[in-house]
Amino acid sequence: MQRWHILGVGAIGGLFASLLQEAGTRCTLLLRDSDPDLAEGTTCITLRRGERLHSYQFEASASADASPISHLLVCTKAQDIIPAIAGVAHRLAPDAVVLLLANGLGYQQQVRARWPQLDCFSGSTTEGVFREGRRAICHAGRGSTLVGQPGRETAPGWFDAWLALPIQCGWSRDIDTVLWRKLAINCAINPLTALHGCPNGELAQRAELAALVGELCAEIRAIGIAAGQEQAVSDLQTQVMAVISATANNRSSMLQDVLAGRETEIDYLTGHLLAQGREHGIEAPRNAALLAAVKALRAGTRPA
Ligand code: KPL
Repeated sequence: MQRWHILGVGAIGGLFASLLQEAGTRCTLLLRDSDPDLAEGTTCITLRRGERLHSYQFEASASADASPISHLLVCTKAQDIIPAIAGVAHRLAPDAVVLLLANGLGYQQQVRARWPQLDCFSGSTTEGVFREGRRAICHAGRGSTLVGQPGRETAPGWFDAWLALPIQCGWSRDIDTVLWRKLAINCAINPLTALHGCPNGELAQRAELAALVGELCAEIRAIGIAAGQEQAVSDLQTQVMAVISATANNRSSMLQDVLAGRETEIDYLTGHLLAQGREHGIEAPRNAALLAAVKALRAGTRPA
């Protein structure tokens, strides 16, 4: 029977572990060696949807353990993906399935280069979920999840378990476009909200921020087109404004990272975008200024 190991048990990892388990797929949570739940060997996640609370019991395993992993779901922050997989690499079956479900671009190639034997897939989700406590998450907004593998038309057999999830989840024949579109949207929203310490909706309400979003979108679109991603960036500004309006009360993941004193994903978002721009001889001064400003935010310092 298929068993998924979950690496990165934050809001997204916790949500997918709970949904998979609810749909009959067994999941094991991979925890840091110092995690107190390891003493018990099990851990519980509480998932809130509106007024309803659901509890899920999971097997817990330390990364350093020896039992083999056949299916690995990676939901860590983009910058943690390589070290996190390295920590369990000794447990991965030679042809293990690895599904990377994180913001940003760039780490996919790094994983494939370092572990070419793995069967690597990528995913992108817009499920609205946030943490309410150490193992408590709230599924606040319904979104959709797309999974794919560059160049692969049809879904592999293991994906049947994902199609059974009680959310909108599908196979994408063009996951690169899906990931690029998500990158473009994140680049237009996340750094600005992190710098201004504002919920997503303020980017539309404050005229000076709305104008900046427009300028960022124009630069991102130019890079996308040069990089052969016309489809991903068509109507970019309209798409970005729609996401801002649909997530008006949300704090972006980058703002949450800054407020919690965590490293941000900026290198895999704006950093990756600018690297693509350089490759194609396209300058993006507004995005470059945001990259520098986000990097200059001292960890734990509340943005202005
Ligand atoms: O994906 C997001 C994020 O915060 O990372 C958006 C779509 C901007 C929603 O907040």
